[in-house]
Amino acid sequence: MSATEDVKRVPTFCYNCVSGPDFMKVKVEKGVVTEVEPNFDAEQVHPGRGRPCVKAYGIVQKTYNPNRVLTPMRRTNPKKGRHQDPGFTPISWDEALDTIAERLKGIRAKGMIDDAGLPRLAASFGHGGTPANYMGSFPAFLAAWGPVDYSFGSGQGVKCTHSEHLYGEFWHRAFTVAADTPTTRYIIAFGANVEVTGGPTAVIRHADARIRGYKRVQVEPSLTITGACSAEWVPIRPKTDPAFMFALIHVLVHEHGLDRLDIPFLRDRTASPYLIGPDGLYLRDPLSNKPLLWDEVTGGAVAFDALGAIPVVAGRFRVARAVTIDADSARRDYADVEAVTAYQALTDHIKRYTPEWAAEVCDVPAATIRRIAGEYLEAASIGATTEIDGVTLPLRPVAVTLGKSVNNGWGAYECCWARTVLAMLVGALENPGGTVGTTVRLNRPQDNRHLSVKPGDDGFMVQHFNPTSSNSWEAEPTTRNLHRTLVPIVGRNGGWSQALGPTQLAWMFQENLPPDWTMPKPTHPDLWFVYRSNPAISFWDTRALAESVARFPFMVAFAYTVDETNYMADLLLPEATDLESTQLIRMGATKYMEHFWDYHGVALRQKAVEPQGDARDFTWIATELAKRTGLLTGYVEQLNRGIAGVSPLKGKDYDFSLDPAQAPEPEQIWDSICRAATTTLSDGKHCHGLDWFREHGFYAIPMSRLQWYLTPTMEQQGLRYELPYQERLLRVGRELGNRLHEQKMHWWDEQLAEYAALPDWHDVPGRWERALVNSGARSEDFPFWLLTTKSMQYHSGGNAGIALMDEVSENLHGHTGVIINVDTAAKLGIGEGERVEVRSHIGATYGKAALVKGVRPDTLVIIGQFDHWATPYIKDSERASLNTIAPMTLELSDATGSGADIVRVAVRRMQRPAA
Ligand SMILES: Nc1nc2c(c(=O)[nH]1)N[C@H]1C(S)=C(S)[C@@H](COP(=O)(O)OP(=O)(O)OC[C@H]3O[C@@H](n4cnc5c(=O)[nH]c(N)nc54)[C@H](O)[C@@H]3O)O[C@H]1N2
Ligand SMILES: Nc1nc2c(c(=O)[nH]1)N[C@H]1C(S)=C(S)[C@@H](COP(=O)(O)OP(=O)(O)OC[C@H]3O[C@@H](n4cnc5c(=O)[nH]c(N)nc54)[C@H](O)[C@@H]3O)O[C@H]1N2
Ligand code: SF4
Ligand SMILES: [Mo]
Repeated sequence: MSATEDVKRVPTFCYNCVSGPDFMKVKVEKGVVTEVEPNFDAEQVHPGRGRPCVKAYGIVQKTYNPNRVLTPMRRTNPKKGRHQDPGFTPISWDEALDTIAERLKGIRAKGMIDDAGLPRLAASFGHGGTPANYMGSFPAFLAAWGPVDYSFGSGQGVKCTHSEHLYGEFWHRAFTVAADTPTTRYIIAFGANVEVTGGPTAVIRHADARIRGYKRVQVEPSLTITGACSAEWVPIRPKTDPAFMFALIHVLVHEHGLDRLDIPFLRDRTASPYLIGPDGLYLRDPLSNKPLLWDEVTGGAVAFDALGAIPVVAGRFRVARAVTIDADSARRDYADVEAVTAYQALTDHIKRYTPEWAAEVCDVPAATIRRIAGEYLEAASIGATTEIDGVTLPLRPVAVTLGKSVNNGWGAYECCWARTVLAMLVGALENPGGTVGTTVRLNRPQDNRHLSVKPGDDGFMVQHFNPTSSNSWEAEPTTRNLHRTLVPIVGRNGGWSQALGPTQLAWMFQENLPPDWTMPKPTHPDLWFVYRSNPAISFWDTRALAESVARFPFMVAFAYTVDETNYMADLLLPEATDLESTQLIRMGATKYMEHFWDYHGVALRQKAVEPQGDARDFTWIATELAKRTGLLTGYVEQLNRGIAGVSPLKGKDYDFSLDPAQAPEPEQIWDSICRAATTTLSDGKHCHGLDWFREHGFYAIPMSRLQWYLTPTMEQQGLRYELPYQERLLRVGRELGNRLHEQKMHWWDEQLAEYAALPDWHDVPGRWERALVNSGARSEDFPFWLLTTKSMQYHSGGNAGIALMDEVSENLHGHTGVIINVDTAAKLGIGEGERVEVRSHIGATYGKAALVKGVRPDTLVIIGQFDHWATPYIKDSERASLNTIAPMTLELSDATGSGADIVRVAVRRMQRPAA
């Protein structure tokens, strides 16, 4: 064999964080992967121009990490806990799979649902759904299985863009929300750290935007890399963002006024003209129950869809006859009643939130807030248009973006609402240059959010809330995080809705129940699968969480190395990782973060090298589990339905379906999936099998940018965005309260207060201060805020054990330590690099001080999620973590069930380095 034949470059993708997939080629020399390179074949197709980020370069070390789990392992120590060596002993795949199959068959024999009404099987997958890009055909196994409880979350979900997911999808089918960076001119970013978290796509797009002359204002307590790349940094006081945004709205509606705003958009695409009665509900036509608006033509109130009506956006009117419909369908009749439009209600409500008021709350000068509002309005260029593929659309190049510590937990409803209202006021919602949603997860179909838009109640798009009516509310929870019982807006769409329930409650309620709990006591799952998730590091109060995991009766972890969660496992299964296994996924169209493309198609992750040790392809593992559990037929049927692929394997003019009577080989499965995908994507013009993809890597089809914007779809269907007034949420919240109170439960009452039609400012940061006082500590003992932020080098804790990432991050000041303002450090006698203790009322964490000017004096920051004690390599370097010392409590959970990464702390020097 010649030297050149010994070397090949294999196209594949990285999807280790949610900012993927990104393309790469790996260089394989004599069967060993030696380098990662961009895949320039994808330069045109991929918005990141074929490049992966720094994290992808760590995959070589990941593959050959000497600390990998390379054979199935069985626990030999029956005791579980942080201080109990699990005594993992190698076993054969046969023994491992048979052990699991026996357990699973036992579960089927007992019944899939236990006496508490909860699934006996639970599963947890971490980091924003990215494990799905690595778990091959396992989804087909789970679908064939039946009920699975996805309640036990990690740091993903409740502390990850949570409120944005729920409200974003409700208002504009926006599971994730982005600025239309390729055409925007002005962005106000509240803690959206996109230059770090958006992958190569965001880095390239924002660099291009800077060249084009756009302006980004970064509002954030610390100066992140994104802040440093912005035109302006506004160091806001933590958790006061709603006040800032309310003041922006105030300036727009009161100081500039309606005439300067996008009146046609407000009038025709939003509920701004809907009339509200004295009880705070929409006034409705007594016969049709349709919301009323004031018609300029006839000078009277008419149903919202009356033909020929010209709605009035602002004002007060008297309506001769109307009804309102409250929670539990309670009707009230009104005659000669005073009505205000929703827009009017908004302006009345926001009157008190002046920039001068917000300045005090946010610690930002009023003039700065006022100027930013003015710049935003100016840049919105109301009235301007642009042409996309022959269609003329409004051009509104301004956006407000929110990061994962702003769109999460208490205050996040206010922020998400205010952000969407700011877009609405200038017509920048789902129009070119403005604020766009990029994907749906709680609605279907997940690959096209436009198709999820259908007419629903009151002239809005259809919503699939969990029912709160007395006859259909779920009084006995069917999941351990109670997502259907407690969170109407999270919806009922399978695994995603479940996984986005209040997953901290699932953990907390395993240990303690609220005193007035009247529902069945939650049970442990009989078997828990975990893959690419490490809640014992990524969640809150992580030491206690690890002990909670230790009480689970049986845990099966797909394991790359030992970690803090799988330390409690009964079985470890080593799957073939990134470069060792095969999977075809959807790419492009519009997806998370800034992944809205000019193409859509499919991409192959392929086996570039043989798996290390006895690691096995996930698809092989899934097929074996199906076979040994007696579920083979159902599993293959799910594959044929397209559950693990891209499209059904059999359609009108094609048939690549697999024989349900036989266990298919992984290659056979992926070959069929490749063929079905290309046949359907090309309308039968192409049919490429696995071999073709191995050479080419991806299959792309151009897509119109019109797909990026939802407003034209809303217009075609004559629908309005459910803004600014949240009448539905108000009703739903009251109804939920009725149900809980009928059951004599009041432990969720604080959360119910969040169901407001127009959110008020309340002391959001004060909640964290109160939480510590309520637990018996003294507020003055914990004078600082501790925050976290992400790093380009790490995808959560997923690659913490890779030495190269550690080495690279050492080059960034503050990356591996505790970031402290220089003046604060001087007052406390803390020097650069000195070991510090950061203590909260629940514990302490330790690291090296990194002194900077770019952080508020009252705020500390610890990057990422570390403080490992089991994961090889990283456990030997002392790295602090917020998660060790942030509490997990009911009082810090908001109505959507989310919380935030923030805690009150004290900091002190531990020692001086030897002279
Ligand atoms: N302090 C702090 N905490 C945070 C965050 C933060 O910014 N700061 N971010 C939060 C957010 S937004 C999220 S989404 C969550 C994410 O937190 P999690 O959902 O827990 O996800 P990861 O940290 O990515 O999970 C990493 C685990 O996957 C394992 N793993 C990595 N590669 C492989 C592989 O190929 N095979 C197998 N079997 N296992 C593998 C790693 O060893 C590790 O144990 O964290 C949250 N927690
Ligand atoms: N490189 C990399 N990219 C990733 C990930 C990763 O782990 N690594 N994870 C992916 C995932 S799962 C997610 S959810 C996204 C998250 O993406 P981002 O939301 O961009 O994540 P963070 O870097 O945590 O940014 C949150 C910022 O909020 C700031 N902040 C904290 N509290 C406040 C506050 O009260 N007000 C304001 N204004 N700011 C505050 C923090 O300083 C922090 O910089 O990133 C995704 N992309
Ligand atoms: S941003 Fe980096 S880690 Fe995330 S998918 Fe892309 S290449 Fe992989
Ligand atoms: Mo996340």
